[in-house]
Amino acid sequence: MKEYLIFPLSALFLIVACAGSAGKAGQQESKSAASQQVVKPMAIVPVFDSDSAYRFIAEQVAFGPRVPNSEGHRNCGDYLEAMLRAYGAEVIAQNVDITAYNGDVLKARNIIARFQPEKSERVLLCAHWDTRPWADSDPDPANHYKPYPGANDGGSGVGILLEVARHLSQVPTKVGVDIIFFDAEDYGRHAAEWRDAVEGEETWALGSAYWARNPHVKGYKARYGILLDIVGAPDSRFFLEGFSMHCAPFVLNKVWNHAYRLGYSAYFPKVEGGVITDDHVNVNRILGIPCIDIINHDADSPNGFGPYHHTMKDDMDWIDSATLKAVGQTVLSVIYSEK
Ligand code: AHN
Ligand code: ZN
Repeated sequence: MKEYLIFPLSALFLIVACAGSAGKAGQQESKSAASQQVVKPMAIVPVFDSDSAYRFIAEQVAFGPRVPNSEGHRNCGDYLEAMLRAYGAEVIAQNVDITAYNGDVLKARNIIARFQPEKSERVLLCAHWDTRPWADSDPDPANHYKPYPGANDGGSGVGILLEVARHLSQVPTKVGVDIIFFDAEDYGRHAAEWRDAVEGEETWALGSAYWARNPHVKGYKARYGILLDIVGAPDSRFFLEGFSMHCAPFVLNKVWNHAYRLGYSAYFPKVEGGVITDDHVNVNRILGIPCIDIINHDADSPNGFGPYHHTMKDDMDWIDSATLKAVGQTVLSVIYSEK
């Protein structure tokens, strides 16, 4: 089952290119940077409050599953917009009907928060906020068409970025920051139908594909992007994901170096992981913004993302404050160091 989701790195170079010149420029910069540890003077970085991030995840989960077209989805979308506005961002909701692979028309909403929108030098932080309609990896087949809480897959990246937004409301960064919550990431083809998959079809990451083709600002640019996905489980391992290595190695290098410096090397091994289809692929390929994916990989679990992944068990019991802290503090360190 695993090979449907995570490919070996060698497969990547045959199938993708990073669009645009930004990806290529990023690659060149990285070659020299990758070979040395770059030591810069420390910036003043706010302290990430993992209890706050934890609460932001619990609040999302309390809406119920955030499956597109459901009430929980609508209510949670309103909550996310309100939170980002309360933290001083200029918020744009992209509402769009997207047809999924099975014909379902999804009332999708990408939520874009612009901090210091007047600044032209920008960094993009993103996560998907929708949850998958089906627990198709659940050990019990009776659950294969049921929605699930989506604490880790859906809630965790958003929770961390809401806590980042709280800091942005208090202490400005030198660069502008955009936080985007993508919709309709997780409506990809049901596992029972994977054998029917059509070569080249893209059933995942539909919201980010729409945004990348229709960015909120014409000619939108950012220095780089960081995607957070499945970032809340205890003892998570964020390996160097394949598309990120190919399209945004200087970003991986920067982020992993911050993590090491902060003492989080156990979470961020400098070890290659597999190639994962996720929202960052659209950001890289369609917009040409070098974007990495910070995503848990667990080789021992049935589908490679942890035993809870796409099961009814993806609830708050799988959210660990220590992991949220490692990821959130690393992200704060990266963005507050940007000049
Ligand atoms: C797929 O499962 C195709 N990609 C992994 C990205 C993902 C799924 N993120 C959340 N759910
Ligand atoms: Zn998922």
